[in-house]
Amino acid sequence: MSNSSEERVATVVAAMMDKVRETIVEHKVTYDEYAAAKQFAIDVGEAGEWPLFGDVFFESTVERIDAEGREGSAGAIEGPYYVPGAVELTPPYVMPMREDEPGDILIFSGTVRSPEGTPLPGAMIDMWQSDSMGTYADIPYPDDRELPPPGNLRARFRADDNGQFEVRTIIPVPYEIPKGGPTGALLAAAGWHAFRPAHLHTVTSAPGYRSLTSQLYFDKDPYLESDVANAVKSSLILDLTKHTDPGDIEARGLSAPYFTTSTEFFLARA
Ligand code: MBD
Ligand code: FE
Repeated sequence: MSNSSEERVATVVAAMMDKVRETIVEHKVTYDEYAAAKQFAIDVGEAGEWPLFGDVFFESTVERIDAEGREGSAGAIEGPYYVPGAVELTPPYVMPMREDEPGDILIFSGTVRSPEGTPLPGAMIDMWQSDSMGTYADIPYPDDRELPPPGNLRARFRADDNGQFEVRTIIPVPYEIPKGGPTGALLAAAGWHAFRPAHLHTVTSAPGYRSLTSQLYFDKDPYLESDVANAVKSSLILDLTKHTDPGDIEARGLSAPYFTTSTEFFLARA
């Protein structure tokens, strides 16, 4: 370990430890509380929830610091549920989903651009989301809910020659952190709700540009102002337009009303 990295560890870790000690003193933390905190840490590890815990309480702060001064669109935290290697779609893009996937149909479109607005043909969008029960595929849950099939609502797809993409999916619902695990138990013990507003996760990339990790939220969601992970930014909130015209529905090859929304991703230069 080089000297400067040793200094960095000492500086940051000492600052953190000092804050913890200050908290113990200021709030007269008892032996029982100290024992509960140790057991909590053990439980989080045994439940495999350290990524969840970290991303809920700290990632949004890391993300804001990381993005300071960066050109292009605002991004958002990756969160604990990204799985690399999702299938790559061929047009017309439809997210992998069950034949009878519950939820309102969403047609999500957008354009990927340079910081100056030049479209970036062939840019890759890697997208993942929960289903309409608030469950992500390929994630172990501390309760006995019904799990989606592997790869459900996870995919990669490319922007076309104009830097544009359009993908059909379903509208996710607000995500509640499961109460059956230690992270959920902590939130409940503090009397805090455990919800994130409904969101789509994206990582958008193109050669010569920095990958943009982001989330898209939806207007009127009840949890936009109180996201347990504190990761909402106003520029990431999208309007949904409902389409009920039978001709529109048929032209899309659909059999139910659908919603549309769109966004633009401006990538920073690498
Ligand atoms: C999620 O779906 C999420 O995006 C974050 C950040 C934390 C918990 C669940
Ligand atoms: Fe999420």
